[in-house]
Amino acid sequence: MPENNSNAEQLLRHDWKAAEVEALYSLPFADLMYRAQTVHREGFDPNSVQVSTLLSIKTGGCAEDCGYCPQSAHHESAVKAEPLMPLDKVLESAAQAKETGASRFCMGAAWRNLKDRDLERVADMVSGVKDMGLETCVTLGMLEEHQAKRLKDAGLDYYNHNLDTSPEFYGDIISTRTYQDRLDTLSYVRDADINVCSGGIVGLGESQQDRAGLLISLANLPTHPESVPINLLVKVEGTPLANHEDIDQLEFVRTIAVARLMMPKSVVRLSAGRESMSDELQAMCFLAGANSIFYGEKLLTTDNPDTDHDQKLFSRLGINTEFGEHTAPAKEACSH
Ligand code: SAM
Ligand code: DTB
Ligand code: SF4
Repeated sequence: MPENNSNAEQLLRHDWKAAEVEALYSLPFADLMYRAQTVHREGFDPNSVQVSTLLSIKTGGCAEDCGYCPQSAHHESAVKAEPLMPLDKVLESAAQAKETGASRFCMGAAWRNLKDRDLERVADMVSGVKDMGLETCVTLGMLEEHQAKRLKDAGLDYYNHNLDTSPEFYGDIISTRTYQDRLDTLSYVRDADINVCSGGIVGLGESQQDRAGLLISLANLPTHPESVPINLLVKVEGTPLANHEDIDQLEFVRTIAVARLMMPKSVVRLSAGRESMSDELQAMCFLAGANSIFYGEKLLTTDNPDTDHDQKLFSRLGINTEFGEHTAPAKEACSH
């Protein structure tokens, strides 16, 4: 591990080894937080947080068997399958998100993969949202190369596709698509020059080695994802993971801090799971280097904190949401 952490540039590495990431996890908490906050301040305004609003444009009935997900047709959750939302409803929702202060609008579909028959409808949604002056993001499952290019042409800024966990633990959670399938989609997104949003979930019953393994898979990609969502499992009744034991909250904070250290220029999103977190835990996550959240009363199908509550929290913490050119990460100059 490099001794000198004072220069974020030096830390743009793509060759992380398990032992050194596990050593970061094992640092005394204050040392880890100090290092993460130092690197964070070199790359970003520490008082600025980016806000994205999510909308489920196609809910439920998904063919995949992801053990955490209420939208999988393999589980008996309360989520009912619905068809793809009409364009006008999506734009209405985006306008509302903009009004409430979101800078990015993320549209999620409970699909295993995007079908060509839906491509143009989704492309119209992307163009419509982009024309409102919002950044655009979609998460639609696996993509093919030509689909990624079409979405880029429509004005897509970010594609979200998570690795979810380590390659070793992955098979315990999902059996219907492989880790390599996910990596392939990420490479089509990268090749189409769309910003990559990829992260994972903490609290699936994985070990600390698996958490380190997830971060290694992300950081050792040829280019770091521009956006790294770290989700805390939202336990939903009817899913196989509904009754899982809670993870130690400080271990969650450590995961944010280690992600910050390994991917110093990426925006790390304190993603799903905030509804079950105290304000103090969220504050600790921002100190550890998280600088993005989902903003709005719903994630895809589950609850998120009220916008009023988030605004009060930001005000108490002196956090602004003017996350713009001056705070956004610079593109990696070269990948190695
Ligand atoms: N179907 C697409 C896919 O899986 O790529 C897009 C939507 S899917 C709901 C997006 C991500 O949400 C998943 O990869 C997972 O990381 C996260 N997610 C789903 N259910 C979750 C839960 N109960 N708790 C935390 N994160 C969850
Ligand atoms: C991500 O990493 N988390 C978001 C977003 N990307 C699409 C989704 C969280 C979903 C939580 C469960 C639900 O609301 O259905
Ligand atoms: Fe389907 Fe995505 Fe849920 Fe997996 S996470 S079941 S792919 S909606």
